Amino acid sequence: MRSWSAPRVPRLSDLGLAGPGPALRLYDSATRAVKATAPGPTARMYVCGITPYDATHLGHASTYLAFDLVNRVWRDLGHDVHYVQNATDVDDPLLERARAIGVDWRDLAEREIELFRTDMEALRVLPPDQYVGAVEAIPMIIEMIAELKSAGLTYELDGDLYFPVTADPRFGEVSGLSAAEMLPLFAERGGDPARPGKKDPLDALLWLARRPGEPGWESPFGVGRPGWHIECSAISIRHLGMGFDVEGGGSDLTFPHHEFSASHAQAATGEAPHAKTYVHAGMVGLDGEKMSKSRGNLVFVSKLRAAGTDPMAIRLALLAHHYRTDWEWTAPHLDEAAARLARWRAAVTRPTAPPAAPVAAEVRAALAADLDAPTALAALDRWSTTEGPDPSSPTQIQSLTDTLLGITL
Ligand code: 5CA
Ligand code: ZN
Repeated sequence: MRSWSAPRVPRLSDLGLAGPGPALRLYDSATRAVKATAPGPTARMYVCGITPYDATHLGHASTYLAFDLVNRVWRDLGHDVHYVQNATDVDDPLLERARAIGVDWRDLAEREIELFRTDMEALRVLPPDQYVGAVEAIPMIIEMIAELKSAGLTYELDGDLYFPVTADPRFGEVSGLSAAEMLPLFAERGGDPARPGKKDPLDALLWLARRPGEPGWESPFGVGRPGWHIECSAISIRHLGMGFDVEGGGSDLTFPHHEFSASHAQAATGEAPHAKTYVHAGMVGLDGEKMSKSRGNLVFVSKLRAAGTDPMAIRLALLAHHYRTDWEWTAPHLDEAAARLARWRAAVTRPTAPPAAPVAAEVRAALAADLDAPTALAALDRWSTTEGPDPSSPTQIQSLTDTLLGITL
């Protein structure tokens, strides 16, 4: 699929603010510790994309901004970044929503993906190099399921194909959860633990035989469609290979989605790990609940934009929270961000200001420490409210906020 257009990113070394900053450290869900990412010349990142039926709410935006910071920090450190993202353009919730509103599921997906692209562009999120829909990936998904099947790592149940958790000895390492902890999450997040005939309640669906009124594709396992986890497993390893640097998503993807994506990939290739670091963003809530399509408590980026909100204020409002914390969206967050944006914009029009280099060092250090954007914003706040003698500093700071935070002043 078409990705979205890339914003211009100034090179700080051309502006007298050469790095490099410290190596990027991120909290890894699998080891439950902050650890240094150590990419090669090309850093490889896979971030789970939207299921396109209610894009783009502020929870989505917040998660994609976190990984946009990863992308920006790696680039600032001199890496190329190979970034892949999917869009789950066929799955139960999309089909259900399309049925409920009487729209063809393909039209719904296309419309929502286009809206998402527009929102990402407005928020200056760097686009993935490959933006891959589940539907277009079906041939590679079928290939991977066939590999698992021929290795004896699948079983059939009434025409559907399952992946037994016993197929990967490392199953459980991404989330670190016990089976008792996994079960309710599995039921809540698209799994089918109660289905009779499964060898283990946690076994995951790889291929679902076509149901009446639903789409299906020809495959060696019959006409049907892929399960959710094999989608991201196949897309990530076909485009990035095993052992890529970061797999990302919101914390609700830790289990079962990233656990099973890893197990499918590890079982199919005999290699491990799927990703070196599993990174998860906190959930944005509204009125005491996680913002989600099913709860219907959504604040949309496009609606805020249509009401005249500067996308840079939305971006600043989201970056004011550490990416790993769960937090609640309220309208004053946006007012505070708009006020901060106005202060910064006024500050870069000053003829002179305090030198930019120490601010660049602070911002780089903060972001490298598990993406501590709030501390980075505080450093810029101090700069914007302090007098100084340096005439080149205002334009340097303008580039700094653009390059590292994606905020244009
Ligand atoms: N298509 C799958 C991933 S393969 C999916 O989870 N789609 S989604 O549209 O439901 O979510 C897209 C991304 O936004 C996921 O990383 C999810 O964890 C994240 N997300 C969803 N709701 C929130 C929220 N309230 N706060 C923060 N992130 C969220
Ligand atoms: Zn995914």
